Amino acid sequence: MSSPLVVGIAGGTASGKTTVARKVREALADCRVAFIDQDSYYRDLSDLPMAERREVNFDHPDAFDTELLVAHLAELKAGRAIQKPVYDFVTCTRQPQTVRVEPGDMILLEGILVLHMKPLRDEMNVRIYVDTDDDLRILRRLERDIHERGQEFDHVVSQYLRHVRPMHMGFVEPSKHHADIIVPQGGSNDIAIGMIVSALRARLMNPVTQR
Ligand code: UZR
Ligand code: MG
Repeated sequence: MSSPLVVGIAGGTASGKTTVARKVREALADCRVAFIDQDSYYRDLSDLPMAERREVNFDHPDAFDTELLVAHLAELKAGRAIQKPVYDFVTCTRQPQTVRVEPGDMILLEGILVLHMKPLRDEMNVRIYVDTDDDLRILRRLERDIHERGQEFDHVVSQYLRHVRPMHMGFVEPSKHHADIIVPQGGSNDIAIGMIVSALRARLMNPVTQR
């Protein structure tokens, strides 16, 4: 059996990465796709008092348990299932339960820094960067953090200025240079997503010659 096709989807916060990944998975529903979101691999912050957890820089590469993510990618590539961690954004902790992810013909890795991290990037066959204008991303981020993650406006703004924006400029945006494909306008770009799906399907059908 040939090794699975590894596809990475990176991009700034609220760029539409999760939507692009979801649409790709839906279009390839007949294929076995193992999905890994980098957000699930945030480090557990139980050791820190609650007030300090809010101050952590979640946009820096060190916020992630990349060793575990790399190990899980190797397991999936070897054809073995993994137990993916479950991260709770409200308490900033890893939950006791895990989610079993079966190996697949394709492994889809999604997250702000998956293209920045060399051990992940080096394993990818296809590297995608979702490129959405900063004004649209901050609007979406505000909406999501306030309505879905229960944050206050002032906190979202200060976090954006202190951590999100500088880390985007320092790590996320430069990782675009490693991309094979750049998707403008994020999750609403059905033409780009359709072309990506066709290309992935062709590679999945003909793994030996196309990879
Ligand atoms: P996406 N994040 C939190 O807000 N709280 C956490 O406990 C862990 C992560 C945010 C993180 C980053 N930043 O910008 C975002 N902050 O999750 C990445 N501040 O997720 O790619 O879905 O935007
Ligand atoms: Mg997301």
